[in-house]
Amino acid sequence: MINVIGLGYIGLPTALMFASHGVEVVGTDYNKELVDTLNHGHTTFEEDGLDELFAEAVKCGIKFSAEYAKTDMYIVAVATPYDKKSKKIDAGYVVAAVKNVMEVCPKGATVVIESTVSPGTIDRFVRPVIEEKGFVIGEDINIVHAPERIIPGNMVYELRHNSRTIGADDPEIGEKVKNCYASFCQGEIVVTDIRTAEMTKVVENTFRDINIAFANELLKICRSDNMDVYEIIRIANKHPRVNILSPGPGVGGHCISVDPWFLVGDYPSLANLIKQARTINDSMPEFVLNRIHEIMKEKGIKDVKKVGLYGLTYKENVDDTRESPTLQMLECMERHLAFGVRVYDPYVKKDITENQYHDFDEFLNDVDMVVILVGHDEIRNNMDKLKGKIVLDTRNICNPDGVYRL
Ligand code: SAJ
Repeated sequence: MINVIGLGYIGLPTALMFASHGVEVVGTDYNKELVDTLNHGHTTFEEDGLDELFAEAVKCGIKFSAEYAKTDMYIVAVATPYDKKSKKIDAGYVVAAVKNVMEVCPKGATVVIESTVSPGTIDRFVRPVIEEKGFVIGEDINIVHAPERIIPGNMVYELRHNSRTIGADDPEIGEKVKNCYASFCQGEIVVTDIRTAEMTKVVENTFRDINIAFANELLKICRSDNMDVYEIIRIANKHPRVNILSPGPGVGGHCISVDPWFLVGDYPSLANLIKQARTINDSMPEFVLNRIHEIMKEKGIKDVKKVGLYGLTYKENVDDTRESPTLQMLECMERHLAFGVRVYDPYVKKDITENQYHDFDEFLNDVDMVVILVGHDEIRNNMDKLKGKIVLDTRNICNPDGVYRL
């Protein structure tokens, strides 16, 4: 039996995947409301294929509880935020989960940490919790790090098909855990040590952050001298060894915009390029704001209430708003005391900001200018509705004629 701790964006699909492949699973979360929702037969976020996977897992007998189970394998998939000031990881949730596991687990149990952690976190924070309890690591308790790689929007497919990394002190334990994951994962599963697995995960997201920052810096250079960055990237990418990513309004989500800070926090004098990339990507929401002001001036729009922001999530076709560029922009606007902008996102049903609309047509009726911040399918399939509006397209999804771009 596996006890999956933390039923969020990673823990829930992982628990469902194990369960629907014949493994006995108890999913645990301290949030009782979330556990109740799952026990009443509802998933807690939108994701392609998640409801089907949920139904299958329920049929196979998955259980959800606020209590930890007594079993021989735990998978910890709780959040790992970072301290905004020190840029260091806040391992509090991981530590609390492992402490709770230590209260119930029998000797011989394996504790797998799936949460993304900065290199060295398991040595610094997790091992002491186990040792404090009087357990000898490697004899009484085994510890493994198995970071995930799935991308919101394509999680279910990627859980099955991505390659994975398993970091373990003891290669034999690594192989054992690898075999568990192989119950559903068809990708290659590489076994290595814990420190390497920790670092690899953070490096992957940092690689992407740096490459997005390069695209964003190019955009700024091109904007300053009236060159078409999208055309330049399109042509450059025809080179067999060039693959420039897409510039945009910034980097959101709980991974790429967070993990590089772990390296900056731990190696402040060495992580220079990484820090610069983070700074560039974090500057993009303000860059969009300046662009909005330029266009408002050019078009004679005086009232910010006539401006509508399309999209609140951090990327297209997901309902996740964590660290989203739009929210970063709204914060920035508040600092500039520019209140009143209208906002709409088809995926965000709850009111999370002021002047938020829940109907696309109503939103369009009330604004003269639409700033496309997220390229949801809804807007891609309804471009004709933007006729007559002033459009700033930050995602390069519109036909460029007659629209403004970043
Ligand atoms: N973005 C751009 N330009 C691009 C690509 C992305 O501006 O060319 C922006 C997106 O709009 C979004 C942000 O970057 O705001 C991140 O989106 P994403 O789709 O690139 O990645 P995430 O955060 O959804 O998922 C990432 C993935 N990591 C990598 O691609 C290296 C995923 O595989 C990881 O599992 C996930 O982080 C994680 O949990 O760490």
